Amino acid sequence: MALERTLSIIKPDAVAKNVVGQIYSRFEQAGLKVIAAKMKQLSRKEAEGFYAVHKERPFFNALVEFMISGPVMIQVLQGENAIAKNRELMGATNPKDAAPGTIRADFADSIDANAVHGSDAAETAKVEIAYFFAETEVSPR
Ligand code: RTP
Ligand code: MG
Repeated sequence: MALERTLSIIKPDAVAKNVVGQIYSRFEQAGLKVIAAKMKQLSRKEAEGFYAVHKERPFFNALVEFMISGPVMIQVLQGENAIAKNRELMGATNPKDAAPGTIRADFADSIDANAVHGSDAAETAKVEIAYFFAETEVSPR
């Protein structure tokens, strides 16, 4: 088992539903520590840059529009196998396919408004954390 860090974003739909605390509880109950956090209204440029890997995909414009539709809560989670553990807590991309008890099954409305983002691999976690946080903003705890 490896102590890992991953980037999590609570998307505009879940922030608007006022379930940030409920989602944080799930991280904590799974043994993931929040070691950095900020609420932010993303600019179009920031959202496009963050999801640049998807820029040729048909859903790219809708995804960017959605991500800038309201503030998001961005956090670094740390724990054993944090990347896979967070993906497990999140559930499948489309809430219709998400297992019962996952964040997306319980709080997401659609494949577009799907409540949370989580890094999908060690390399992307590193890049995504650096995209939003300076090293000095990440608690060493
Ligand atoms: P995320 O990056 O947000 O954590 O989600 P993910 O890994 O589960 O899904 P990914 O394939 O990386 O897609 C990023 C986001 O784009 C939207 N999407 N829409 N309409 C579609 O077919 C479609 N496919 C993906 C979703 O909102 C997804 O979270
Ligand atoms: Mg993804």
